[in-house]
Amino acid sequence: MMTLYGREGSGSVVVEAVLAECNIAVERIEIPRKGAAFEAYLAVNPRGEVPSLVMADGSLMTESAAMVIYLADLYPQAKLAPAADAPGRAQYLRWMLYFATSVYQDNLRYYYPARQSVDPAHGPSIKARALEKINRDFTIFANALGEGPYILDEVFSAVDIYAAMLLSWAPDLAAVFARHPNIEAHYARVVARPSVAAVWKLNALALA
Ligand SMILES: N[C@@H](CCC(=O)N[C@@H](CS)C(=O)NCC(=O)O)C(=O)O
Repeated sequence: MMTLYGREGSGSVVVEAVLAECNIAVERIEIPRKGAAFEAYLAVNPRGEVPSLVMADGSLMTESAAMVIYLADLYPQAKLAPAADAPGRAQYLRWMLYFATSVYQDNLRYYYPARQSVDPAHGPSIKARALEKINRDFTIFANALGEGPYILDEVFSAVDIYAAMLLSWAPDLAAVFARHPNIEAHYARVVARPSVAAVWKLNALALA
């Protein structure tokens, strides 16, 4: 049995959804933002971030993209990733890292502006710039997605779930959908998958 340390609606969502798609049972432990349980969690992940995943053999993983890539490869029957020698593999890794490093980090700057400067007066300006970057991130994504239906064209993969998670965090999801109808259609397609929809509901994320 694996253990997933997470928080409702957070970066643990994509890992939870990938585990659900793979039909893998997991114990899900909710980590609060502060208090004794959070302090105890620092022994698991010294950065205090979620997700963290304890594997069946007791070893620990941090970094959501690493978990997603690992799990999708470990359970190929779920068909969540092109094999290492398959044509879509390079694009799969490219977009996985794009969402996990570029888009995720722009979101963290938007939601935690105080961490970017010792001067609280800088907060609004950091947030405004982060929002510009998030909007640009989604424009880049929309242009690459085209009519899809998925990021890897006809092939659904875990990177589509990663993208949907980041979209669900958009400060104004309706505005992103209005600017990019192809992203709206992609999001709807991904969250309509029964396993993904169940995890979205558990995490109180938007289903459309
Ligand atoms: N690079 C990490 C980022 C994890 C991360 O920043 N998680 C956020 C939740 S979405 C978090 O725990 N934030 C709380 C905090 O930093 O205090 C990953 O992809 O797993």
